[in-house]
Amino acid sequence: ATAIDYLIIGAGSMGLSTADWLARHSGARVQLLDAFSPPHDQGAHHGETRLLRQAYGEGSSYVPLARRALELWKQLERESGETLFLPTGVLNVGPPEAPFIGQVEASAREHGLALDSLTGDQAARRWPGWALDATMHGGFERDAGVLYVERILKCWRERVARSPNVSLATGAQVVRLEAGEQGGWEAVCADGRRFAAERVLLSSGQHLAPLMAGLGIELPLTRVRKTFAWYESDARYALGDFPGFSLTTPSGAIYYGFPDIDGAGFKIGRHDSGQPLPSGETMAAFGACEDDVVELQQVVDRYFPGVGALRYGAVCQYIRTPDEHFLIDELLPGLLVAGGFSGHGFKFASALGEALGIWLDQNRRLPELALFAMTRFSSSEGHLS
Ligand code: PYC
Repeated sequence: ATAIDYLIIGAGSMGLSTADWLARHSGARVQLLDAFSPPHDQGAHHGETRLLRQAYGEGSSYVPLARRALELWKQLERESGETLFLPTGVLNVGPPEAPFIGQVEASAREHGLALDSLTGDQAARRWPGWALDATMHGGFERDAGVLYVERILKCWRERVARSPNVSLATGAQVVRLEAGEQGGWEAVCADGRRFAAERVLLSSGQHLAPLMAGLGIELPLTRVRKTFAWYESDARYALGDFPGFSLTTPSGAIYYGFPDIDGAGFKIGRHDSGQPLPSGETMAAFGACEDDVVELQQVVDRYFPGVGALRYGAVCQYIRTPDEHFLIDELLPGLLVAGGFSGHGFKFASALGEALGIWLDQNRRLPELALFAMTRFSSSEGHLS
């Protein structure tokens, strides 16, 4: 068998991005494993689009990573010749006292990001697709936009396929990790295949917690079912006339959404809440839960006067940590985990691929990743600001 330096378990956003970085910056031999064949809809990279925000409502500590991510997305675009990022701008709107809205402003202030601050009235005049109370506050970030998620995954997959140092095994569902007899790690697949390497990145979403539990480490991760949907929409929601957005409602619910891109229609999803789901359990299709249609429709009716009938809904999963910040750490010697992205990780995948590649290859954790250490769950340190 070919000797492997690094094993990457889970070839989704983080796994493929890391493999792509290693293919271009290291001579190491990399084996990627995925239970399916990416891009697919069994992980966290389907649904066509994701937001890229830099004035970060989840904490200003993320801003340097978001900046680096945008540079790398643009580099990937140039190198691939594909459109991967749409500079739609992103409007973050909500009650001025909402923590997310305050943090958007603080992130922009602390890091000198361009952010237009508007009242609800001003925002509704600028984008007639919004019906907003005057009391709402908007922070519009011009240098933000939308990423084509599946197109990016395809692009990484094609790039790593051209690398002589990276192999991808699909249909490889890892059921167990074992410490190697002479150091390193061995992954055992459901079909009996075994892969051994010196260092391992575990980036397998919902499968991360069960695999670590098999090694005696309980991860504080929960899996929830989330919904999102596309709607008929009039010209007010056309690309170029309507921004990507986050919306915090007066009750504290958080929604995200997109203009009509490629004729798909206006898209919206709810970011908070969701139905808890054990790892491995199949998610019920959109519409199976009573609330699926209603919780989106109420918000559509209240805030988006030119949005009409539901076209199509879908489900996805979030793997959440208790504080909704990521979990990226070396939990055992040579065993890195990257997970718990809590529904807001994709925008960072380019920069995290670089950071994880450096960690695997040079045994060096970049300072930006200190925020995501496991120790914050067992001490009073490590709170984000
Ligand atoms: O983090 O902006 C975000 C996002 C959009 C959709 C899901 N997460």
